[in-house]
Amino acid sequence: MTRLISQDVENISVDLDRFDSLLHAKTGHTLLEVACHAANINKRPRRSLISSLKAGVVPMTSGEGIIQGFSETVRSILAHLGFHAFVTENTDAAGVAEAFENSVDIVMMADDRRFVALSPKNCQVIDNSVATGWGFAAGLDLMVGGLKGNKVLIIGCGPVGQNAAEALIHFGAEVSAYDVNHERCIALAKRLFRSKYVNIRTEKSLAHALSNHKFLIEATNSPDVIDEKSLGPGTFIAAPGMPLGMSIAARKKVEAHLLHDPLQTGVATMGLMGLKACRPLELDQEIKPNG
Ligand code: 2YC
Repeated sequence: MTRLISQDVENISVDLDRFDSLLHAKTGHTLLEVACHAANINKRPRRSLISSLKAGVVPMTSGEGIIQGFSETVRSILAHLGFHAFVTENTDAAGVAEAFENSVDIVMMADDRRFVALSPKNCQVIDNSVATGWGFAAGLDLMVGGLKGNKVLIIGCGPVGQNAAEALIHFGAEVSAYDVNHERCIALAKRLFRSKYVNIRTEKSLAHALSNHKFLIEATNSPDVIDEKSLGPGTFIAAPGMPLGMSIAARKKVEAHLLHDPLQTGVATMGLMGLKACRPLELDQEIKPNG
């Protein structure tokens, strides 16, 4: 898991409207709609239901400590979607207690091992690697107009890539997977067959895999995993990996077909998964057709 630095997050809060319009230009959908698609909420929840959800973001000082701007950025992404979100004044246990004393529905916190949204009332854990995998797969699904029956190559079989694979299967894609450590590919394939009776293709050569896949999920922490030569006009990439796995020249070539952000998609999806965990009945009413 790549640990972000403050430079990764410092401009996100002020730029959310522009980010949202760029996302809409690429996918035809807003961040809220992409996150709903990722959380399998098939009708956009009414604003009053979203604003009824209270989220406390708790800065954590353990390990390598606070990332300047991280908690505020998480809060601003949730607020951008309409959630009632605040950063606790206290950190760590005192911050969690402060969140509980403010009767939050969701507590969000990240140490160096996990970034989670916790629902105290029903003991649910929403992990950022799950939300990020589903969020970027959902964005790719919307960007290409539906992945059903299409081949998608996942590069990187870590926690985000594994969750993206599950999401791609949900969206009906034919999944191929590559990892520099081939054993991780095999383990993912075995797990998906055991749990979903779905076979995914494991790729030993990245160059070969890139030559015959045009839809990609880049979920590695390598800065140059996709070379410019393997990109064509029909290439669409959802890249949760930090840093982005391609050169600036390659990025320029594929920008209109590229989804990449350090926090927005994952945090937005955590918020909608949290809404689903805390307001299932109200959401259910949203989902049922009227009448
Ligand atoms: O400011 C704080 O509360 C820090 N304890 C936050 C540490 C986050 C560490 N994790 C990351 O930088 C990223 C997450 C955004 C998802 C995976 N790694």
